[in-house]
Amino acid sequence: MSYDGNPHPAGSTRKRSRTFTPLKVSGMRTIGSVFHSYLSLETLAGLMTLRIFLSILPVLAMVAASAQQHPAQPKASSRPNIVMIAIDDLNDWVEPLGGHPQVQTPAMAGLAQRAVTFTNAHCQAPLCNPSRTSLMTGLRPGSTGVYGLAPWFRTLPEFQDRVTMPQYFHQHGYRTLIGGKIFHGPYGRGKDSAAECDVLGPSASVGVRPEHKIIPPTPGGNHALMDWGTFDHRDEDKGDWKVASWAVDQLEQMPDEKPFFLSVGFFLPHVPCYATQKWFDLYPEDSLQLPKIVADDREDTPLSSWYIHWDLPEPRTKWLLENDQLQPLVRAYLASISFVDSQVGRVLAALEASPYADNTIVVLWSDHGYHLGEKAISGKNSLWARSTHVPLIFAGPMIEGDRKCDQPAELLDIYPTLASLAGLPQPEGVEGLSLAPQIQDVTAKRSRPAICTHNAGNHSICDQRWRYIVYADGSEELYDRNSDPDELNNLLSDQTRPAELTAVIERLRGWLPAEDRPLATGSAHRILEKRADGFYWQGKKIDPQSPPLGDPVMQ
Ligand SMILES: [Ca+2]
Ligand SMILES: [Ca+2]
Repeated sequence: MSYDGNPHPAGSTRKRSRTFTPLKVSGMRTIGSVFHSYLSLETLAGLMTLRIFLSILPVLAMVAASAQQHPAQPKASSRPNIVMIAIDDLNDWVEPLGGHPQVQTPAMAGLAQRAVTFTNAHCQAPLCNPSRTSLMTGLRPGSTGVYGLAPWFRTLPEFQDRVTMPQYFHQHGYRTLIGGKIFHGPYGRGKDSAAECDVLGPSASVGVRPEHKIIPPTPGGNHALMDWGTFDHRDEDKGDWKVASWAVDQLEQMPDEKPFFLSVGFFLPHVPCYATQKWFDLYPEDSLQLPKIVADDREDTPLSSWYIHWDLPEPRTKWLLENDQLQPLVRAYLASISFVDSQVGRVLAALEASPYADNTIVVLWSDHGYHLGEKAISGKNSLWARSTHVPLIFAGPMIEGDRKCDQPAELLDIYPTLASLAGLPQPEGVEGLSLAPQIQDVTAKRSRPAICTHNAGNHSICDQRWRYIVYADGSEELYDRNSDPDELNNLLSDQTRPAELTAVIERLRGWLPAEDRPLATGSAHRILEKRADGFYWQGKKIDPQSPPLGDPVMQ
């Protein structure tokens, strides 16, 4: 295939880290001791297995934290660097997760070869702003009241000084860089940017666009972003190409005095799904496989399952089918994924060729998933796997590669996990759990299920087997993902609880978030509110008998 971003170019010569010489240890790629400057642990690590080394990490972390309080500070540059790659609206259609049998993502597959891939990772909100706010602040949506595309959490007095993940690393001597889409939209840019990071790169953008929309006018206002297809343009003219080029430049020019935390956020496969023809050529029309779509799948989901995506610019499946747009959307989404994968590859290739190749943790995630016709919708804003299931991949000097962990994981865990992997004290008041135990041993139990929230009171709780959903009106769904991985058969559809499931439901309900804050001041866009006289979507009372997008009349 045509591929711009080979992460391991033939004949490339990797330069070694300037900060230390990694040791080869049995079963590991390399060990780069995160505590190297404190205790000269490279030698120690060289004598241990990875398991033993990592088993004493908590002790070492305490020693490290203690050492920080003493005048003899370690050289900050001995800490591992971090490259965080964020992708927008990317569901599990990537090779490491196998969500679509035909998807081609060689860069992500190459990363997974030297990484731990979390195969059961879920976002905390199925929408850009609340998901990213949660990930970056370490707080669940119900703890901030940020559920919609607005507000920017810094406008809320209580969270004005909240220490985000980049700020935490900045406080610990890191140079922090943000390019592309990390926070949603313009948030964290303009006058805010100096507080959020040391170096601000280009914002995310679509880049070059066709003169007119490619697809027919879409319901709900024919939103400008609701478009997909190919037209005559160059990869180099796309917004994600420019963001990747910026990241490559940063890696080539990075000052050496501090460790760095480089955040790179890609926009595709967010709509509009435009890509050049060569990416469409990877997915010939005549052999394209479409997702499983069951016509009556929503007959066993409660009315309130519609409320959480009541009126959206994303077309329903009915419109896609009536306008022959399901296949074009699937093809454009796949093409966009392969293009963005190639840009991930460019960044990883630059890292591999840099002096930091052996002393950098890489984490890759998407902010939430995407429906392509399943359960009667396209887009996000649901509490099923298609919306919540996301890629989450960690690679790094102390991480043994080519392993998968099926423990439930949350994007909220990234903040404390990166702190662990960098040998920093655990940040205070974050609601995630460090995944370092699972990165060490992929069979290690994570003590919690993964929880996703979409507007106050609507939650999904997902463990290794079950997905339990409860909506703000109390209606429920339960899926046995072992026997029903597509979540087609709601076991609670008749409002009776099979006796044998009572214990399962009660156990999962025990994990419902403690807080369900009402909408934060300034909330807007894709917000649902329960009031005394009914539910309101974006301030307008919902009439179940008048669905706005041609959905079946609600009973
Ligand atoms: Ca998104
Ligand atoms: Ca169903």
